[in-house]
Amino acid sequence: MIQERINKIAKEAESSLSSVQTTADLELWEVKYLGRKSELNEILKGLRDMTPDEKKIIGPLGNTTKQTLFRIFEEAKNTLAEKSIDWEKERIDVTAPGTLHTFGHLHPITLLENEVQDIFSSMGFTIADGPELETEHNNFDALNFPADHPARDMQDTFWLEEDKKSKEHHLLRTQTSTVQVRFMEANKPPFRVIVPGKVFRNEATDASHEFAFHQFECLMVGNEGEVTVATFKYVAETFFSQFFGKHVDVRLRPSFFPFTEPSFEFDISCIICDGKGCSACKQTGWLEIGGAGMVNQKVFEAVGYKRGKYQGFAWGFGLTRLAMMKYKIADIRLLMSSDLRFIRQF
Ligand code: FA5
Repeated sequence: MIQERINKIAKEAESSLSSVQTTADLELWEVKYLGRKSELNEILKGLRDMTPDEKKIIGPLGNTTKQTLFRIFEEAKNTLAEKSIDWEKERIDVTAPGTLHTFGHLHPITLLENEVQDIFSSMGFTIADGPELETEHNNFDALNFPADHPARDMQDTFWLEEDKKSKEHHLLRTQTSTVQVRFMEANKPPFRVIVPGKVFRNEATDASHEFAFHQFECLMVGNEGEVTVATFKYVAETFFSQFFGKHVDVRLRPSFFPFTEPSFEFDISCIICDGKGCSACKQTGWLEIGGAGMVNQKVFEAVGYKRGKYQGFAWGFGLTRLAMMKYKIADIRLLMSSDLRFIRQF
């Protein structure tokens, strides 16, 4: 009896499936023949009350029927899915021209930073890093800028609003020289290190001034007498000659920085006219590059070194200005403008 019922269910299910046309109909069919409350399921649930002989026959028959119904259900589902595809829409025109993908690339400042790092690495320099948000101590005090001294006005500063309880004042670093302090507090000479990084100054912008720009710091310290102004001149000439791919002379002019003594501005021979005089160097034959000097012993003391034990030079220059020279960019503001028409040229 039960056998017959099962066979009848199978037949009926098969014939009604052949008239199913839509997904909604198929769902109804699934509930009716494969659902939890389907007749076939009810029969299978009743197996436990059957005699062992009945179970032997009804069990396998019920299960194979269920599998068959499931298989034809899946087939019908696939057929319906295929039918619903709009083949005309899906058609791929293999002769159509492709879409041109644009690839990202490094920003000119990053390219230059990498280039500068490679040259210094080949001269045995390591690379150090520090935060852009700094303490007043690392940016000014430890670098021998006396409190309320006009030297602090040399670099207009973005100060952070502070909680009244805060003992330390914070600012956006105005120079990569801050990392001199951080590095020396953690390391003992001899060492040679470079620090690329972004700095910020509260300045009005023009074609050669930005309020956020990139600097490059270089610090080389050894025992007393080991690292001299001559060492600086040699390192600077070697670096700039490699960077510009031709021999470059360096000249020093007296200057003032609180953290170096003596201090100088340094120029390189004009890379356009090779020192003969042109509009780029205002007919002087020289291009201003940055500041430098022998590290002031007061800075060594501030980072915990014994006065007079060590000697070294520090120098810093505007990487952004160097980018302008290298790529002949007339306005510094283009570099950070995010104008893709400009950036895509590199
Ligand atoms: C300094 O920042 C010193 N920390 C450099 C230094 C380091 C001296 C170590 C001695 C020893 P100065 O303020 O001159 O110095 O800035 C250095 C360079 O940053 C300048 O030569 C210039 O190339 C660049 N620079 C300064 N202000 C701007 C600006 N607003 N926009 C773009 N570049 C700037």
